[in-house]
Amino acid sequence: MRELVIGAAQLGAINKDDSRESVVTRMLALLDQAALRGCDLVVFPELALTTFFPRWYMEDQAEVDTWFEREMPGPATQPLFDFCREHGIAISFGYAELTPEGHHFNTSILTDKTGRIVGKYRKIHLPGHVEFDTERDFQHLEKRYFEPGDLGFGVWRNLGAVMGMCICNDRRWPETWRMMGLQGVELVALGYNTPSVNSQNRTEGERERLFHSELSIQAGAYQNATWAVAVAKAGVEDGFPLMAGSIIVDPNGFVVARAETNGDELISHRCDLDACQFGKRTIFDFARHRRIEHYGLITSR
Ligand code: CDT
Repeated sequence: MRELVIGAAQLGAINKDDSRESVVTRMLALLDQAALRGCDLVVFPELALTTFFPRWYMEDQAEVDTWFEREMPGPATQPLFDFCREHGIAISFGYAELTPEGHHFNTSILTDKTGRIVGKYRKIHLPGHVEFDTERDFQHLEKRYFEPGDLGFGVWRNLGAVMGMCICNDRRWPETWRMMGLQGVELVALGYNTPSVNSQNRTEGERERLFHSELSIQAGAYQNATWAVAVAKAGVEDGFPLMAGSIIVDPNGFVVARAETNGDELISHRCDLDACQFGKRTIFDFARHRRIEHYGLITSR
């Protein structure tokens, strides 16, 4: 057995005026709990350091850029990396990345147990819109503030496992999971900020949204015989509710741990990476069973 104790560190609401330092303090409190539970890896949500700023329409690029990190680690985030090294815990979290060349990405990183960044993913499926939309109850301007990721769907050997990352809306696309599945992924870390209601359809509430989220994650895990750790930024941010429901899913698609609150909360599970082998060798042995001669449309349109 190759076992890792995986923590999913859900974060509650982060309001517009909350500083990076105050959020990092909350993250460190969750990491303290994770250390007591013997976690090997702790996964935090998408855009973990700030409020979900794409709900706010901004025209001034200088103001937009205040939500982005120019370096990782930077002064505010260095304590997270110090904690990794001191306690031998790997972490993954999302943030808005502004590169030295001026590119803007919705990014997540993965470290090893010394706090060294071993993997970086830039969100590929950006939901929402570019311009202010008067038809919506609230805005979702990811297409305005971010470029589609340019790193593809990578996987990294870390802590003796093959690990991959995706971010929020990516979880709804089977191609995301299959791209990592084809590289032998055994654990997918993903964070999300999902509004509790649909800004374009008032009949779709939290129940339906949770269902669609879990449906996507459980299917992705099962169909690629991988563990999945899905972590919410939850709670009501400046009056805008985000759904909670962080889960850890096994390679058969079953939920093995689930958050119960919509605040800061750590859930964890002892995950046997070898449990991925049965599915990968049998029903989802891609080399034996896939029929790629019939899949051309997937990449041609
Ligand atoms: N952050 C993120 O990707 N949220 C989306 C909301 C979709 S509605 C525009 C999600 O898929 O959960």
